[in-house]
Amino acid sequence: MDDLKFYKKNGFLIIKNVFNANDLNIIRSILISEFKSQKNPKILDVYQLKNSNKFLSEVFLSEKLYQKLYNIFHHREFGKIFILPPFTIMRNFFPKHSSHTWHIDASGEFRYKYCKDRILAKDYFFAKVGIYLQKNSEYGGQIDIIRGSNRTYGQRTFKSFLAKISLKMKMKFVSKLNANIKKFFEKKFLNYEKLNLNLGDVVVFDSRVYHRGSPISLDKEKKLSEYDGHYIKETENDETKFALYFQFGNLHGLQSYWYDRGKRLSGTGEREQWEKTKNHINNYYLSSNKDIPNEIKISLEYYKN
Ligand SMILES: O=C(O)CCC(=O)C(=O)O
Ligand SMILES: [Fe+2]
Repeated sequence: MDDLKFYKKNGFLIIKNVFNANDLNIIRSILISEFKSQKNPKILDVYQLKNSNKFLSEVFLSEKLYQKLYNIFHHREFGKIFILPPFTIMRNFFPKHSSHTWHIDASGEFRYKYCKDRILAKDYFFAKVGIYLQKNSEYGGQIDIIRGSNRTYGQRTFKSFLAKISLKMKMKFVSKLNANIKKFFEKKFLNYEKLNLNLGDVVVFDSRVYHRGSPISLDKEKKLSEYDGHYIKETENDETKFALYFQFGNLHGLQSYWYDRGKRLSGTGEREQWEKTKNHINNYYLSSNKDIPNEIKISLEYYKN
């Protein structure tokens, strides 16, 4: 099956060997000290890093990644594709197994007809690109995903209607289970997969696919006791989790996203974040004397309805 077909069928795609594992280990040490010098926040945007140009050139806007994404997703049916903010680094988000953190990223958009018309269209494309700086272990470190649930949320057929009701019921059921028995039933009912990317692989996942940050095991949760929600401020270096994300999609995906975000209170903050990213990326290309790839240039202009 070709990559695009696989993505459409399953709601995600793992692109192998995009980055060199040694380079990512270096990036990881840089991040550990960057975050430390900023008092270990939960999340930083790429423009908030001292070494931000390094992160743009070697990670988020790396030519190799861009070429791979472009080769797979630049397809007639999607039209133009955009590489989109926010370009973020999440640190130590360790969902507890006792909490229910399953979600689809586009869930807020289903409230609006404008968005539904786009989300349910054949050519809808909106995804997150995830780069993880550790393997998926007992500490989590990557994501769990329900293969194919993107189709349940992306079609108007009677079959998908039934599948949606069934999945919602299962979600409700597992959300009420006690943490100790949850592990077994959850796997059986939801039939999810814990992704296990190698260092250097990249995942692209559909905004309509059910997923969650892979939870930390009960044992390790007890060990790391200083919790603030799902966040742990202090960890040993080798237990520290970094997940890097940006968004990626076509015009219909982008329109649906902003129709919802524009109406939220957080919308203004996010507009500013996109504006800052835009300036930052423009400056990066100016200083490196490279031409801005078209997909990146047009991407950053768009944050209106
Ligand atoms: O990396 C994680 O822990 C999950 C993050 C996630 O689901 C999201 O940012 O939408
Ligand atoms: Fe998510």
